[in-house]
Amino acid sequence: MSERVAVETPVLKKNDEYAAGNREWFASLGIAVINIMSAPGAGKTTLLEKTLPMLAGRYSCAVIEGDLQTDLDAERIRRVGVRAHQINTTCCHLDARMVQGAAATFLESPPEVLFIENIGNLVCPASYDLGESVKVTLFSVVEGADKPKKYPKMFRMSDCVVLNKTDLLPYSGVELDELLSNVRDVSPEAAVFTVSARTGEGLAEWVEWLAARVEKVRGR
Ligand SMILES: Nc1nc2c(ncn2[C@@H]2O[C@H](COP(=O)(O)OP(=O)(O)OP(=O)(O)O)[C@@H](O)[C@H]2O)c(=O)[nH]1
Ligand SMILES: [Mg+2]
Repeated sequence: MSERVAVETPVLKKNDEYAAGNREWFASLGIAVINIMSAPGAGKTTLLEKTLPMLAGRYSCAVIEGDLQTDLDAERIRRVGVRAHQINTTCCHLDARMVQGAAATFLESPPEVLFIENIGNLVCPASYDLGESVKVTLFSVVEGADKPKKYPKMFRMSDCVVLNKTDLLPYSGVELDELLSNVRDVSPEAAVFTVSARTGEGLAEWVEWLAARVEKVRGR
């Protein structure tokens, strides 16, 4: 264990330096950066496919996609008419240096809002500051009501928790009240939304909250 700390500490310190640089850089360009984190398959790309058209005409957007392999998610984003850059990495998380390189690809015409879809993983992405303005944890209700308590870090550090796939609640055996109470225990300050990215239920409230945060970040 002591060996692990010795290796991780300098890695995280270096990452924090890159993240601080990113934060300054994004602020100087007026870019609001939204880091979306979740376990694999919770619905990050689907949420983006639905959210981006709702922001069209209001903000210019771009998306950085993180996956171990394929550019399938970037292709899905491009199909809704939004620029996307795919990162493939063997890591279980994105780090600030990767984000710096990916964000640079949009700089000919900097977006007002840059979304980052992190690698599907409910643990590691929580440890890596990317220089983002807003952290979002997306959680699929079918993963179970106990998970916020078992994997608290990501929930605790997020500005917003989006509970997705509410259309599956009747088949899941999960009590929404119990899940909400566990989210509240772990993350009392976060904004919490219950949505179905599939049916569209709850998305208007999430998008309004997001737009208000973007305005705040961009100083309006
Ligand atoms: N029933 C239902 N299915 C959903 C919902 N949102 C996403 N899905 C489905 O869940 C599966 C995974 O969705 P993705 O959007 O690919 O999830 P992801 O988090 O981007 O996955 P990774 O990038 O691989 O981590 C797909 O089959 C989606 O159609 C929802 O609200 N309800
Ligand atoms: Mg995805």
